[in-house]
Amino acid sequence: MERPDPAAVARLADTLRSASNVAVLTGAGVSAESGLATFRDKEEGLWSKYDPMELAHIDAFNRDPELVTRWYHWRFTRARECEPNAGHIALAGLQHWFRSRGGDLALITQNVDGLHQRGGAADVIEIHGTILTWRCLATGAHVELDEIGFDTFPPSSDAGGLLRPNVIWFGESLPPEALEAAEQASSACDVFVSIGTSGMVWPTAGFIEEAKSRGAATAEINLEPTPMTDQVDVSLLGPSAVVLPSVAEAVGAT
Ligand code: BV8
Repeated sequence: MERPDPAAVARLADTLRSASNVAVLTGAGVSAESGLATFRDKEEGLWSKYDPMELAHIDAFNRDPELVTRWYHWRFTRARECEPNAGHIALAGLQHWFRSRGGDLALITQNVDGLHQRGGAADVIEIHGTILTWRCLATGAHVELDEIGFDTFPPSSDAGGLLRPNVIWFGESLPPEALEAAEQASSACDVFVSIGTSGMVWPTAGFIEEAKSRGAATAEINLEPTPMTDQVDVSLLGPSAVVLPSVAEAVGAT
């Protein structure tokens, strides 16, 4: 298990310790060590096997609701089979540490898997929605997944309407409350940390710019360099389930 660069870990820990309000944005990379595929990984990534416009778009759903709901149900079962990893748990620990000092760590995630919450994090801002609840297209009612039979695809609600996952598909606007909370956290934070995301999806990829323009320190944790790497103050290259516990320990949050 490769150890992250101790000097970079110390720099990020110093930056975090001198902060009150931190904003964190996570992507699929944070759930990779729990066994969930990322999107853009050339071999194993979901988009290397499936065309996002064929599955993560309202037109795709209208064209073939069976295909799309089968795929999201499969992703749901995968997420359920997985456990939060040490990265999810360390982030929840850091959030608790900041809150116990009257500060805060706002956790914005692009992930729809619910693993941050299962890892102990609170008030997670699900900027691209969640796969754990679905909604009826006829009544708009939300349905917890466990209550859906899924013996038929596409599934229907008791009201007879088609059910779709409560995720944000390409071409759809972000959830207003989550967007408001994410923008507020990005513009008010002392430090913005981007973790396990390729930063390719907008407008979410713009939050770190917002924070930087407000004078916040910025950091990135990723297995490999991204378009952001040259622009952040601290870049930590390594697997998040290894790097985050080291950072939390260096901060004194464990
Ligand atoms: C919208 C939910 C208004 C569903 C998702 C401006 C410029 C260009 C395009 C646009 C623009 N504005 C809008 C667009 C269009 C579009 C967009 O951004 N297109 C991109 C692809 C160019 N945006 C939208 O459509 C958004 N809506 O803008 O509405 C509007 C409408 C129409 C036209 C204009 C405006 C809605 C976007 C939301 C889509 N829904 N998810 C689902 O999950 O199925 S996006 C989905 O993909 C995820 O939520 C996530 O956001 C994204 C995947 O990205 P990542 O999470 O970063 O994952 P990825 O695999 O790419 O990277 C993983 C990273 O982790 C890598 O860097 C890897 O190195 C690293 N890693 C891997 N393992 C580890 C690791 N790091 C650390 N440790 C490890 N172990």
